[in-house]
Amino acid sequence: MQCLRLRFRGILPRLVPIRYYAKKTDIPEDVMEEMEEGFINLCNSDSPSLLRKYLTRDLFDELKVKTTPTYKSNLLDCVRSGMYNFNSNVGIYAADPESYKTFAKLFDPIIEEYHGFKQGDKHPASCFGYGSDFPDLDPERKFILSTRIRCARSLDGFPFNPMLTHCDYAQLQTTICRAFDRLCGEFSGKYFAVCNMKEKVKEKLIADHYMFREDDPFLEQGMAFRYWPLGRGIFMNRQKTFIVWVNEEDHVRIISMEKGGDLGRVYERMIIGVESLAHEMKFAHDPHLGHINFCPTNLGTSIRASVHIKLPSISSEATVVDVAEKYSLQVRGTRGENSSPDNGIYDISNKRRMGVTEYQIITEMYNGIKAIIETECQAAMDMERIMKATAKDNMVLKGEEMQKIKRVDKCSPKKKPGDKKNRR
Ligand code: ADP
Ligand code: DAR
Repeated sequence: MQCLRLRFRGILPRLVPIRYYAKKTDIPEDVMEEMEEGFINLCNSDSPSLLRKYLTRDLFDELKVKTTPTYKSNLLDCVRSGMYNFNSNVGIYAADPESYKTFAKLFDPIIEEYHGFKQGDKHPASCFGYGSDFPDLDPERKFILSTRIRCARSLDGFPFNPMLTHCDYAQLQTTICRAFDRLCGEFSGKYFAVCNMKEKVKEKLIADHYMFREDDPFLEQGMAFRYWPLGRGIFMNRQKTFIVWVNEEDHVRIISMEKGGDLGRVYERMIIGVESLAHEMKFAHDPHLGHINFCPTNLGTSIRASVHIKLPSISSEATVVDVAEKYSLQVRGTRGENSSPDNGIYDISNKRRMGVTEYQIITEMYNGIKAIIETECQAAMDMERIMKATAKDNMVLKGEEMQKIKRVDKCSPKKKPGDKKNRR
């Protein structure tokens, strides 16, 4: 029985030789061997990833011989990151838009667990609403240092990182930059290709949170750094409040950001920016999944709306996470994903991106951040009350001590004025 269970979890290698499967498909034998070894290592690991949770031996055997119709992506092209990074949370990327259908039996349960979006659900049509519906979250600038909203877009007719060719990266950059040339007013700005960027300039832009980092091991094993830095770059308007990343994790990451907590203004800028670029490029979109992108966490609206916020009175990061999760919010560190909070600055954002409209996500995030600020204020009042009570207790204690000292004095012999023997 134990042997059967081990085989079921994929811990024992398949009894059928690899070459039998290799013949059933146009996947090379060495790829099949790498996949088999990676699968067994993953099963034997303690990875918390959704990939390990849902990729059973039977599902693995069913999917490992499949390839997508247009780009011939195979299962390894999608799961390589999770097979080599056991500390992944999700562990899978789509090698191309068709991967979500060809490997749906694996993607669907992962999408459901991450987004709460069931296989039969349909992502709603875009509905941005109006930025003016969201007043400043922190008009006195007591807590929120800055607000940022980003969304991912992929150009129709192109695969994702593992299948993009040298020419694809160059062509994507040319097409996207042509759209930048048509931006006007507040949105006009300049494109900076990574290959022309001085190291110091790049480091400063990363330190100031404008530019993407180049050290994500999950993306590296997800084949997102091939031909780097060809076709990679960043567009910024003059005020650095409208930014577009080109060919980092996604073909396009559209970002609106500014100091302070004026979510409505950041959102209004995001809406105009996205709609302006959508006029110039056809984005990949699926009636069921919404906007299609490289990572399954960025489907649907692909919106992440975040604040950099200081919460000095909320005692610990664990409490911040508890409160955030109550409002379906996610806590990241000051430098974004997989980083920790520097000087108590948290990155708090919506977690859900699918099955709801853009407007609903921003509303959920707005209400969640307001609640977190209220929790912070309550914690500050509690702390003040405790400090006042302690100070009062100390005063009472001091008073009682003074009384005691006075009582002791009363019992000691009286000193008469001019009495020499007591003078110093
Ligand atoms: P993404 O948001 O694109 O998924 P990350 O979480 O890695 O990726 O964040 C990318 C960069 O954006 C990081 O430098 C992060 O510090 C910065 N960032 C995220 N939210 C804010 C914010 N509200 N204000 C300023 N910078 C932010
Ligand atoms: N770290 C990877 C990806 C999670 C989602 N983040 C993205 N797409 N940047 C993981 O599997 O945990």
